[in-house]
Amino acid sequence: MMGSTGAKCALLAALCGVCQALQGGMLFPTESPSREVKDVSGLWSFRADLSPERNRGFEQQWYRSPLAETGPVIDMPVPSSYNDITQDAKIRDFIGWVWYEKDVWVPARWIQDRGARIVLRVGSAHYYSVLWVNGVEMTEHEGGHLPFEADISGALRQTSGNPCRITIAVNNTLTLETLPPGTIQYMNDRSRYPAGYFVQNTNFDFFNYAGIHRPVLLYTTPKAHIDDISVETAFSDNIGLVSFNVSVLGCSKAAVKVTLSAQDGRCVASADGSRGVLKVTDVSLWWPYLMHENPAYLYSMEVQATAEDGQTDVYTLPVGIRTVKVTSTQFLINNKPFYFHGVNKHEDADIRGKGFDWPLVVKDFNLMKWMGVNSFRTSHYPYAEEILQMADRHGIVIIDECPGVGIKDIRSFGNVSLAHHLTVMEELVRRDKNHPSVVMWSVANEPASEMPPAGFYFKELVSHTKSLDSSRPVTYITDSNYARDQGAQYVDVICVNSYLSWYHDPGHTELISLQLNTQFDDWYDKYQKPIIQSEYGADAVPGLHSDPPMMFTEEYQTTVLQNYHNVFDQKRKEFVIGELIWNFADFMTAQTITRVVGNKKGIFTRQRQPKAGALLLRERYWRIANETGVLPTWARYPCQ
Ligand code: BDP
Repeated sequence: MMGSTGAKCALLAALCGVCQALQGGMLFPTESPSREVKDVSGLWSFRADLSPERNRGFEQQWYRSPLAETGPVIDMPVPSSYNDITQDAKIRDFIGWVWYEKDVWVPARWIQDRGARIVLRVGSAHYYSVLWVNGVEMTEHEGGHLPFEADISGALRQTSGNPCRITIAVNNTLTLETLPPGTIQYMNDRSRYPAGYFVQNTNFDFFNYAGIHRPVLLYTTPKAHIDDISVETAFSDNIGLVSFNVSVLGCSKAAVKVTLSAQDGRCVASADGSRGVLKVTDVSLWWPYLMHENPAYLYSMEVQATAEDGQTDVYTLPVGIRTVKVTSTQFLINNKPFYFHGVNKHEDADIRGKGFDWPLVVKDFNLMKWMGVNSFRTSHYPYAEEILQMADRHGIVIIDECPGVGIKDIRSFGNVSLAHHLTVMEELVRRDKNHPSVVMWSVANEPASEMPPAGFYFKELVSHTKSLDSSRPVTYITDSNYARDQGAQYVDVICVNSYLSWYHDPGHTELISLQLNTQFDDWYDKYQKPIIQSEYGADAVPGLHSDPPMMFTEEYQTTVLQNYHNVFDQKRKEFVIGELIWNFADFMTAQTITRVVGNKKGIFTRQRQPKAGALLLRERYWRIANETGVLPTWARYPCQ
């Protein structure tokens, strides 16, 4: 887990002669005796740059003066996607730069305290962002799902006394080298399209929601501050081991003290120094919630760093002690077999698009626990950190996926794409490495992995991810033919998506059993690695019924599920280690002839009401939980 960027540097040096290894940490902003946090989300001013080249904002330097002075602005909630907020289809379908602005007051004591750093952090903005404070550029960031931040102390102190004007320009254009990739197509037939007409093409099946999707925070740290913490955990008998590595920036030397406390506040271990191993006797392990009476146990690790001038920075990190291991037939958590009975999700819901929303997050966790879901995949991009924190606290296991979805064009396997993909994995591991709920990294979903360049691409991607974190297995999700897939040889767990009786042999559920058995046997015989059915399912328009079942009815969806389950129940005695339904809830997609206001493969509607499939899975997941695990005392359904 203690990252090495050596492999990527070597690759990048070979590719383009430059090493752009990621610098610094990205700790989640929390309050402490030495740190304050101020949330500046809320209503922002907003304007889409509708000029033909989408470039007027830069030409006219809209960041230099209040946005309302250079043209009309509208209210835009942050966090949210901007797409579904207005009544204007031009905004919903907009491609290009949009401009956000907000005036905030920074507490005077922050400005006056010259020993304080003031940092502005954006949880995520899709896709490319440029950030200014009082007209001065602070930073740029590529990528739609991971945080970025800038130390804005200097810019603020130069203009102290004034409000702080934050301007963020966000561009959702996807190219062959972005993640996910896309292409812009200009339509040149003047008899059918007006001059300058273009569309964004993508190869993924979800709406390209855009905007500032996660909270925008201001926070302080002392000048000498804890920049990053990495922990890795293990145990032997009843002794837990927590190895830690703390990096401190802003001073030449700092005295670091690390203290680990149990949930009752008792100190169970402590150490001095920026690296070391804490030993915890009578350890309480972090368990998934359906494996133990006392699941999701989190210790609290307090790190103190004191600089030469006596200033101390304090940061507290929750730590779950657990191990993860993969054999040729099993996935082991704390040396016990774990069977993934879970869901694939999206961060998508109603008018907020992909905007972070606590009621939605809590509702989804309640639904997952109601159903006996023990795991989910962050399909097809990293989710908000708050969601991972919830999973840590509730004992739900995560396959953490990067935005490597829709890599179908051979040009997206080139060196520029690969270098960016490696950087995204660095950003993802840097952000999520300390979450006990995260048990595996997924580097891509359904790439064209049978194409010749995919072999080199996935070899580099998997080995780089392992060099960043040797404690977790790595996978990618494939729908390629087992005999032609070029990358599966490098992964630890084979994750296969298939839509039998849907995209293949539509209407023929009687073929599922034969075809699914063949699918599993082919993959296992070739690789002898455990397999997760990482997607399967069928669209069901809620309330549509037919018997005998027909496609798009609730009955058809449940029939597909049942046929898959019969095979899972045989194969989970051998090497199948999990099943993740596609999808937890209906979600929005681009408009196409195969989607009826979005994808309807949810077992819940987009409003989170159950279809028949949810009840079927609830019965099944609790039955499996009763067979394989130890239920927590609150879990009474359905057999106790
Ligand atoms: C799979 C994709 C997923 C789609 C799903 C579908 O991984 O993103 O939404 O198919 O078509 O191929 O419903």
